[in-house]
This record gives sequence, structure tokens and C-alpha cells, in this order.
Amino acid sequence: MLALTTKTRDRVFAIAPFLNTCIRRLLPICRCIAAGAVLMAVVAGARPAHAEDGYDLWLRYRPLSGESAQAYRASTTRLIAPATSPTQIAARHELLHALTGLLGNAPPTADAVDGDGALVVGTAASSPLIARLKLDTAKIGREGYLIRSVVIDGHAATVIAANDDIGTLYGAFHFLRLLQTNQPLQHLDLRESPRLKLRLLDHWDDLDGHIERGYAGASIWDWHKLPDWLDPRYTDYARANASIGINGSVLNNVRANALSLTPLYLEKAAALAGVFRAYGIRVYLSARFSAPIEIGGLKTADPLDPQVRRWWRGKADEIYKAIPDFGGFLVKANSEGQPGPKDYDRTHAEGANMLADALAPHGGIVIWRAFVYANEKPDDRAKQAYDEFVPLDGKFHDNVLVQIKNGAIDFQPREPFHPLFGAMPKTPQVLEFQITKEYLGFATHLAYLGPLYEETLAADTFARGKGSTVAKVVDGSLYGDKHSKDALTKSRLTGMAGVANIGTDRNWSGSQFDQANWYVFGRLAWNPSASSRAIAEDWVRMTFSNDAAFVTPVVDMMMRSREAVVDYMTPLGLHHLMAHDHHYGPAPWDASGKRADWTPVYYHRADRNGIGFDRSATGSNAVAQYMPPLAQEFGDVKRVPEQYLLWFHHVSWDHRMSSGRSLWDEMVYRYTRGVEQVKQMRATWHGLDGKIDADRYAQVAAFLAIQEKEAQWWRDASIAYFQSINGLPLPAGFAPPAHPLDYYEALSFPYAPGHG
Ligand code: GCV
Repeated sequence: MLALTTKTRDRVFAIAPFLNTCIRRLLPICRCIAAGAVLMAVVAGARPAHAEDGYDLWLRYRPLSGESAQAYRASTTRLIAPATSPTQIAARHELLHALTGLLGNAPPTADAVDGDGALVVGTAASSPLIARLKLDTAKIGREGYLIRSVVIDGHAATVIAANDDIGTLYGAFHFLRLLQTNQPLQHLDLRESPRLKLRLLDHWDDLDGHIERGYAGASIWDWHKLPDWLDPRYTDYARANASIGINGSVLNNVRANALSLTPLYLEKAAALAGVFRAYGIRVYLSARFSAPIEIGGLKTADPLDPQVRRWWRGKADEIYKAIPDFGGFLVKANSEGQPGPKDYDRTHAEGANMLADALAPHGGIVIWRAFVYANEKPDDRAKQAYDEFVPLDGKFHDNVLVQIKNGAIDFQPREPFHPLFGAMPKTPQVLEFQITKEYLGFATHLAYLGPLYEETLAADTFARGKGSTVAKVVDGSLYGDKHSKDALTKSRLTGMAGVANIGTDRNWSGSQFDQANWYVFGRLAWNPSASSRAIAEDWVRMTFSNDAAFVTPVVDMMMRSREAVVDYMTPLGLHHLMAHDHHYGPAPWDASGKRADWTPVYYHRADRNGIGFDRSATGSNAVAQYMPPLAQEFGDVKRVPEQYLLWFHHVSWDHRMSSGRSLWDEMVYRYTRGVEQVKQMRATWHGLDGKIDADRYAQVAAFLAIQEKEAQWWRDASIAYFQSINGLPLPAGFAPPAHPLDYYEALSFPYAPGHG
């Protein structure tokens, strides 16, 4: 209760009769206002009672109305779900919480079916009812689930059944998705199991709260207050991840700080693991290779040194004491100045295996990154990972996976798939995507990454003939189970990792639409063959509205959005033209980096005669790293898909494109088209005003305005620069850049977020 000073209390008592009269007079007016407010809320229909800020992500569970709500109530008349393990409790709680939100009331919990409409959840071990049904759950394996319409004791019911508790939690989220996306609940016969075993978020979060390439505020890990204060946000993070099947979280930046492995920080990581466990999420840590020196007092980190090996074994024992289900280490070694085995003339395999041996007795794994951007200057940076890793195939221990970025350079708006995929048949390969948009406009540009992810996963490596897609390499189906044993499940390890876009912003991801990139990453890690359009539609329905007049244009807009970014930033295979270091905005003129191969001019190679990086046989011959059918296609300037033209070839400005335009005219056309697309996105969004809550609508509208401004900037700066090189006129009808080149060159953003 509010504490009043004596003086204040006396004053309040003195004016009490007056206040009383006022209140009596005001009461009818207030009632009137209140009645009006209720009426307005009813009229507003979908408008939620409290402002939406995006915190609830796709788990909003706002009231459903109309016939479907009636039907859903009839299918959830009671909940029969065990609640003896933390995961069972999480599943039951999520169902009760969600059904209360969606349908107005929580269904009663029960133990037996005594009427139609029961929702029965569990495993054969946890639920006698599920055991009695003798469902065929053998094929769904670990983490999988069935959702089925059944008849129990003469009554219609729905079961969510699995072989383990986490499967029931995943099934519960899927069931809720059916309601959230307005699907019928009759005749259900769904069977799901994850295609990949490791579905990981990599946080590039530093111990001081900064996030490398983070655009959504600071790190959500409040290291200073951990382990004593467990922010409720940790549970919501775990719920959101479990709802899309993510089962691992690498807590700290790959540019790792050795202190993460000290007892102080292990206790904090253990506290997070304690929150995540019920949601099936294991904790992993990025390990600094030189930790034995920095925190172990040793003179070397040589992986073949017995003392070093002993140190890591001891460290692994210590970690597993604190976190019994610790997942393992992620390592960035000998890349961008990070320490690694090559500092001691050892190979990546020798480094990885040393750590793997330390973790093996505990069932842990090592995820060794192939993003090696070493100190020696390569003839073509795109070739480096392949050259270093292919000779090591077969040399990694069974609990090592090699993690490979989707493309050979660095998370560009478009890259051909990385040639390492399919080139190391004896080594499990984790596909690494970036969810945070380091090179795609940070948080303010609307760029749905589903099509980018899908493009990589569907790319054909030809590693074992036609149809050898990256998805099949990554899920191991291309090789069967014979090459490697899994420390976790006794079959080949498989995985996908996404560099997280999560921070302390209320909306988690920096923008409403960037949540969709987290969402689609999780769904594709579960099923790499899923359609990014279908996933976008689920997300829009859950996050905003089921109104078809909203869903269809928004999904269309999302599906076009990444291509728009490609157009206004890096059309036709151009890449890495972003400003130095922070990567915000265009700087194709930049030649100032410490090394030539860290500068945009290295990548576009524009001169008076032409533009593009010759990676064909006449150039760096990076095409030879692809399987022969692709090497031929990519290596032939007449056959290469135009979207990769300047990635693989240096061509003249008057090179004839399939449109009939010259290359230069085509570039100008595409830059301009990108800007036009953003204008259209703004117009589409404008037409949707009133269909969702005002707050989120307004933020998206404001961000789209920023995007248009910056798309124009990208177009104009790029055209101004390339025109200064080729001296060519603009094609007829295309506006010249708004400013001269030196204006763009002079722009400076020393405090752009996300610095490395
Ligand atoms: C964590 C790019 C980014 C770096 C990042 C690196 C990596 O170079 O700009 O910030 O470092 O990739 O993936 O290791």
C-alpha cells in the first residue's frame, strides 16, 4: 500500500467530503465512458486489449472468434496430460495458457475420457491412455510426435503422442499452431520427426552484453545477475525456440572469451541450462582455442601437447559436473585473428579431435567452423575453406562436425552454395545461416530470409549425381548412416545452425518482420524441405492475423523482399560491397582495408572495360571446387545463371544479357527495380492500415520508410561509383543519382551497431 506522510494524509482527509461529492457526480459519466470503451473494443473486434509490442512473437494466443472457436472448444473439452516431469509440465502449461488465450477458458484437466473432445497428450510411458492406443510411434523416433483424431471408449478425442516428453511438447506447439492458423481439427493424422538432430542458435554475444552483428539491443544473457536472477525472458526464449524445434543454444560469441570457461561463468551457463532443459534445449559454448594459456596458466595450446590435452579433459569434466547435458563446443579457429591449431603447425582436424576426445566420455560434440579467413592472403578468399578442409575428410573423430556457411564468402544477400557441401562425404556437415542481417540492411530493412535459406537447401551439389541437394548432404541422407557414429544417438550427426538475431529489444529481433527469420530458420532446421512460403504464411497468421486480406499481400511482400535487397545492393552476383567493418551501407569504392581481400574493390574488380571476379578457369578457378556439371555451368559465361554472373566472371560493360540489355544497363535497371520494390512494399503496407494493431503497424511503416531511403542510397551510390569507373551514360529514362559520388564517399557512420 502507498505510504502517506502525516501531512499528506491530513490534507486528503480534509478534502475527503469534496472528493466524495465529485466521485458521486462523476460516476455516471465514468460508467458511460467505460460502457463506450467496451463497445469500442467489441466493434474493433481483433484489436487487442493491450498494446502489442512484438514481445509475444508468434505465441500471442489472442482470442479467436466465430465458428472456428466453437469447433476448437468442442475438440478441447478436457485436457488429459501428465505433469510429472518438467517437460510434461511445460507442455501442459503451454496448452492451458494458449487455450485460455485463444478460446477464453482453459479446458478442465482430467484423467479419463468421459465425453467427446478430450485432448490426450503423452508417451506410452507417461499416459496409460496413450499406452492403450498402441500407436505406431516406432518410426517417429526421438523428438517426433503424432497428432491424431481417435476414438477412445466410444468418444472422439485427439491425441498428441510421442516417444519422449520433448516430442509431446513439440506436438503441443504444433497442435496450437493448427488453431492459431485456423486449421480444422477433424480427421487429424499428422506425423512429424525432425530431419536434423542438431538445430542450433549461435549467439555472437560477448560477456559485456555487446552482440557482434546484433541489431536488436544488447545480449539477453544478463551475465552479471546470473545465476541468482533468472530473467523470465529466458523461459520465453526457451518456449519460442521449442515451438519451432530448436534444441541447442550456443551462448557466447565464436570470437570467444576464455573467461566463459571459468567456474564463474560456468555456473551462470549452468543456470541458463537449468531453465532451458525442460524445453529440450542444450547449452553449448564457444571455446577459445588458447584458453589453456589464458585461463589455464600453460605456456602452449598445442593440441598434441599432453599437458594441453589433460587441461581440456579436466575442463570437460568440470563443465559436465556443472551442466550434465552440456552439448559441446563451437570453435572458430585460425580465422580473422582467432587462435587455433595452425599456430602450432597442426591441422584443423588435430585441433578439433583434441577437444572431441575431451568431450567424448561425456557424449559431447565439437562443431568446428570452416569459416577460415586466415592471415595469409589467399589468391581467392572464396577457395580457402575448401582447400583447407577437403584434404581433412575422414580425419575428424566421430563426435566432430564441420560447420559451413551457406556460401563461400560471408552471408551475402546472394551467394552460390558453398562448394564444401558434398565434398567431404566422411564428415558430418552443419549448415550455418545468418539470421541476423549483417549484410541485408540490419534490423530496419524488411528482408524475409526464407527464400535465401530455401535456395541454398534446394541447390544441387551433384555430389552423388543429380538430386544431391545441400539439404540431403546436411541431413545425411545422401550418405546413409555408415560413415560416422553419433555420440548422442549412434547414427550420423546432422545439424543446422543460425546466427541469432535476438536481443533485449521488446520485439526480440529488432523489427517485427525479423522475427520471421528466426521462425523460418527453426522450421527449416526441423524440415529442410519445407516451403518458405508456407512457413511465412504460418508466421503471418500467428503473428498478425488470419484475415486473408492481410495474409496474402503480406506473404507476397515477404517472398519478394530478399530479391529486392539483392537488386538494390548487389545485383547479378556482385558481393561484399558494404562499408568497411560495420557493413552499414554501400562503399564499392573502398580500397582502404588492411588487406586487399577485405575490401569491396577486391570483390567487384571494376575497371574501364568491365566488372566481376573471374573465378573461371582463366581466373582463380574457384569453379573447379564444384562438381563437374556445375563447374562447367558456372565456368561458362554463356551458361552461368545471370544471378551469379559477376560472382564467377569478369565481363565487359556491354556484355549482352538475356533481357537484350547491356550489362551496364541491366545493372542500372536492377538497382532501380530494387528501389521500386521497396516503394511497392510501402504501398502494400499502407493499404493494410487498420487491419492489425496500431503500434506494430506504425513501426513497420516507419522501418519501410527507412528502407526506401536506404535502398535509394544504395542504388544512387553504386551507380555513381560504377559510372565514375566506366564513364557510360545512364540508359534512357533512368534518373541520375541524387548526389555526386564524393557525397556518398564522405558519409561516415562510426557508431553503426553490431561492430565486430
Ligand atoms: C564472428 C564475418 C562477420 C564477423 C564474424 C565472422 C564469422 O566476418 O563480419 O563479425 O565474426 O563473419 O562468422 O566468424
